[in-house]
Amino acid sequence: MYTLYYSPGSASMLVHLLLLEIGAPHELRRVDLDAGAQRDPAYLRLNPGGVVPTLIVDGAPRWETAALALLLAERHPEANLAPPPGSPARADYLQWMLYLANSLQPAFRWWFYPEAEGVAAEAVLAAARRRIEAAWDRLDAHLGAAGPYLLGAEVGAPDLYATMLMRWSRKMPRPATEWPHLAALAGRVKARPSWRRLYTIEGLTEWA
Ligand SMILES: N[C@@H](CCC(=O)N[C@@H](CS)C(=O)NCC(=O)O)C(=O)O
Repeated sequence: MYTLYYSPGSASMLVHLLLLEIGAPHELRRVDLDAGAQRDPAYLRLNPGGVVPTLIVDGAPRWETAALALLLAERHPEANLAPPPGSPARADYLQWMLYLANSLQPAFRWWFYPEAEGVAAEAVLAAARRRIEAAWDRLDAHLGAAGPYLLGAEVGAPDLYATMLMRWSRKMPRPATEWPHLAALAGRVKARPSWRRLYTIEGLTEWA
């Protein structure tokens, strides 16, 4: 049994999606980010960064979205969300997971929390937008050449991750769906039962 500390539509969405895809028993605990519940001392003991997600795994609190995704895919190989270690596609899988985690997701933190960087918010927003759109260029080109999924013919954890990040761009000047191959990928992931169930459970409506 896993316990996921989450906030609707936030980075916890990837972990929630993976739990649903896997069919792993789990409990959800909502963290009210607007009320600052992520900074409660009790929550900080689970997640010292004061962010979601936190996943309780075998009784221990674990954090960092990408690490949790890698961990879940590894613990549940039968779900086929990641190529097995040693397989030719494994390197592609690790590359895309780490690219999304290192290059794209942090730029969204700049976009959503520009004042946190301590420099002019406009400069942070402009840099975030450049970084995010450059990532869409790269991902779209890859999907055009080797899609329809990031690892080729089969859906995997990187596609769920990329689609969560695409959703975050929905109110940006150029949302990810302006890139045709990314729009097609989003359509495929959004048609999955896990996506639809997550929307119902988390009470999401936008970008359904
Ligand atoms: N690197 C962390 C970042 C997580 C993160 O930025 N979570 C946001 C929601 S998407 C959050 O909890 N924000 C609340 C805050 O910063 O106060 C991860 O991937 O788990």
